[in-house]
Amino acid sequence: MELIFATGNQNKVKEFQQELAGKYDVKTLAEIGFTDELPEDQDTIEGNSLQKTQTLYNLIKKDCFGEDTGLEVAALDGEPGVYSARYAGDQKDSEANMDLLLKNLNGKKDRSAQFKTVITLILSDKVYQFEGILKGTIGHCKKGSGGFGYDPVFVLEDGRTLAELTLEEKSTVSHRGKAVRKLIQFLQNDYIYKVE
Ligand code: ITT
Repeated sequence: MELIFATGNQNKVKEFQQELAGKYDVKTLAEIGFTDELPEDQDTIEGNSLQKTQTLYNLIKKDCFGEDTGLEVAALDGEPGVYSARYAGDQKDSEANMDLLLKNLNGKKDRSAQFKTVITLILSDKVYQFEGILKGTIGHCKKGSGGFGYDPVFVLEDGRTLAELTLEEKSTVSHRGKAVRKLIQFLQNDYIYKVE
C-alpha cells in the first residue's frame, strides 16, 4: 500500500520511517517531485494537520497522510502551540525558538508542558485523525544533540531531554510515536478489515 507523506520536514520523515519502514510504501513529497509549501494557517493543531493533508490530497488525488505538532506550555497558556515552528519568527529557527521559550519561562515555577501530534490520513476521500501526547517539563537550558526542534529543552520524567534519546528511544515514548502506532493499528485492523 502506497502512502504519500505531506511534510517538508525531513526529521519527521526519519521518525515516521522508524515505525513505518517495511510495513508501508511511504513516499515523501521530494520523491513525487512536489516542491510547493503546504499551507498551515489554521488556529488549531488538528486544523493545520487537516489543511496540509487535504491540500495535498486535492492536488494529487492519492492516499496520503500529514501531521501537525505543537508544544503546549502550561504557564504560557498553551503557547507556543500552533505557532511552535514560527515562535521566534518566520525563519523557523529552532535555536531562536528555544531561546525565546526559555526567556518567557524565566522566573515561572510551573514548567510543565506537552507535545501534541495530530496525524491526518486521507484514504479514498475519507478523513481520519490520530493523536499522540507526551507530557514533560521545560528544562532551564538545552541538553543533548539528537532529535530536532524543541527536543533539547523538553525534559522527560527520568531527567533526560528528548535530544538525549536515540531515534528508537524517542519513538517509543514520543507524541509522534504514539500517534503513528494508532495509525498503523487502524491500517492493519479496521481499515483493511472494512475494505475486504
Ligand atoms: P511540516 O512540513 O510537516 O508542516 P514543520 O517543520 O512546519 O513541518 P510543524 O508545523 O508540525 O512542522 O512543527 C512545528 C514545530 O514544532 C517544528 O518546526 C519543530 O520546531 C517543533 N517540533 C515538531 N515536532 C517536534 C518534536 O518531535 N520534537 C521537538 N520539536 C518538534
